[in-house]
Amino acid sequence: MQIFKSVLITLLFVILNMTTIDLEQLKYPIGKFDCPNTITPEHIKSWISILGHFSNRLEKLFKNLTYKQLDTPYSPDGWTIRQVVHHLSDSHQHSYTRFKWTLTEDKPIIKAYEEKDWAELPDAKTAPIEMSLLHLKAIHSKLVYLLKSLSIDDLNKSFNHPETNEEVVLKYNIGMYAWHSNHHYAHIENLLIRKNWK
Ligand code: NI
Repeated sequence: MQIFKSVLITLLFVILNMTTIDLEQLKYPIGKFDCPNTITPEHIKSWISILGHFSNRLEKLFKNLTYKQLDTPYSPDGWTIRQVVHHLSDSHQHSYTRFKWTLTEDKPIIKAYEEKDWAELPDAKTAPIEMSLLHLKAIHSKLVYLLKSLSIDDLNKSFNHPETNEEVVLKYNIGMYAWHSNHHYAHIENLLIRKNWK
């Protein structure tokens, strides 16, 4: 009886653990941003390249999706594809502005925003994704153009985040947004693969 009990407990533990891992995998399909200790020019070049190709890669994912399919969440408590695309547009617009503030002011304190609440606004929930794809195309073209022209001094400039009190260096932020692009791309791509829509 005792053995039966301990086998049952182990089994329950394994199942619970698997569920946690699966949910974590759904939430962070490429893991969290793991910034190298030393950021080299090669890192920056490859991050800028990711940002440069992102909107076209994203657009290709949606080629054959219906309006209804776009309203499918990528995880049980996750955003729909539509919300993810509008979130990317909102988030990367903030990022673009933060780069510009930092390049023109001395360690500015940036303005945080409630991304979860933004994703619940009517446009994020129902608007055609083409609007945000066009926006992302424009923002990324402008951002990439700007980033390519930055000097080492510029890349080492920083802003302060009011919520975390952290000082964020621009070269780190380039990597962060390249990761953020791939992170949400993977949410959508993995969903399409699971649903056999790709
Ligand atoms: Ni995000």
